[in-house]
Amino acid sequence: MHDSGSRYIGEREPVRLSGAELVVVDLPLITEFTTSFGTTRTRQTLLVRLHTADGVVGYGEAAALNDPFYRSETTGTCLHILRDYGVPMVLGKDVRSPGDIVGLLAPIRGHGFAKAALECAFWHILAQREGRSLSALLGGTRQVIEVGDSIGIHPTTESTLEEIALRLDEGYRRIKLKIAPGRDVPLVEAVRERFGDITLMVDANSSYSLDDAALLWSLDRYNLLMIEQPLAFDDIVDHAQLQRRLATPICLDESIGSPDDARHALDLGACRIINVKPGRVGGICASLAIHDLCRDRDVPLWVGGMLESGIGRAFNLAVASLPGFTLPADMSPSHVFYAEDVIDPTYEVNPDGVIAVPQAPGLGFPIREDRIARYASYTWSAKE
Ligand code: OSB
Ligand code: MG
Repeated sequence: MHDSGSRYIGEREPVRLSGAELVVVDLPLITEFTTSFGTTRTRQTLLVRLHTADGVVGYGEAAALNDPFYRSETTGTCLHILRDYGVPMVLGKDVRSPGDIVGLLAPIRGHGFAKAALECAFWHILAQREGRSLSALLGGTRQVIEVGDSIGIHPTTESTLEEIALRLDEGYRRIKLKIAPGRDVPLVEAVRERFGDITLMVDANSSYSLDDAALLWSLDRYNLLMIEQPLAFDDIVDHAQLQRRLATPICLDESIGSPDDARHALDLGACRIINVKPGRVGGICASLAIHDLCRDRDVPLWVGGMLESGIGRAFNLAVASLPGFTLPADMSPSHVFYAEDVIDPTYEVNPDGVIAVPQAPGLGFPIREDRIARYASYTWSAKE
């Protein structure tokens, strides 16, 4: 994992990390977002500012959700881990590469979203020091990335169909339907009936078990691009059993918390596609390692989303520009979710369903400090 970071950017002059701030922001959503595990109305997320001794500030985001219903991390656990462990472990250190940050944080077991925030802030520092875009630093090759939309669970089929019609109109290249027991086969049937042969997939967010195998197998008749995370959030064994008799590829999201998880899942046949979220897999170096593994094995990848603020999305966009990310990303622009994002202007989905990858040095988007201050519900800072 350390090698991926240094292979892409090489060894540099050491950078002294002299200070950090943690800011919890509570961003109201324009419309609530419902999955099988619950409804989000205000997206609480954690922003990190990392300072170098020579005055550069890097931003990162710990994009765990408010509650421990997706995976075990929450905004609160990220705050605890970063404040009490992560920040003290990197402050005062001379760091040469993102891999060094990974190494310094390695004694912390798990807590990938928390660690990723610090690593991302360091990538952002490097991008500024070197006058390069995040995409260029990571070895990105795409100027634009394809996007799909993730449609939350709606109260009615009719309103689900309305949102799909809107997104198809806006150019999105594939539709992902959130499903849950009781809101699955008839919904998929209704979408196929109304929209025909669109590129369609479903995401169950771990709401089924092997007892539901017959129902999941019955989805084969709808020609879905993939079924995302049907079974338990920490499982790969049952998924392998399900995949054996399922023609539709399984894509794992929740179950993949590291490059080793990805290798194990592929070795077992638990999935044929992987959704990479930089925070969930432990950071950008880990995302690069999964990218390399999956390219070697011809396994399609795409970048998922955590309803991040624009800061987290900027890193997702750079990761999605790598050559192995061959399927559309979950990357709705912030105005779909947020009245006011912490970057402005944000990116747009073009009518042909793509987003331009920023080529300018640094994050690629202006950060709105006034909005961060306005939505901040907790701030903490430390110096070496
Ligand atoms: O399972 O992909 C998921 C949002 C929060 C947590 C988990 C998921 C999602 C989404 C939204 O599907 C995707 C996005 O951020 O655009
Ligand atoms: Mg998912």
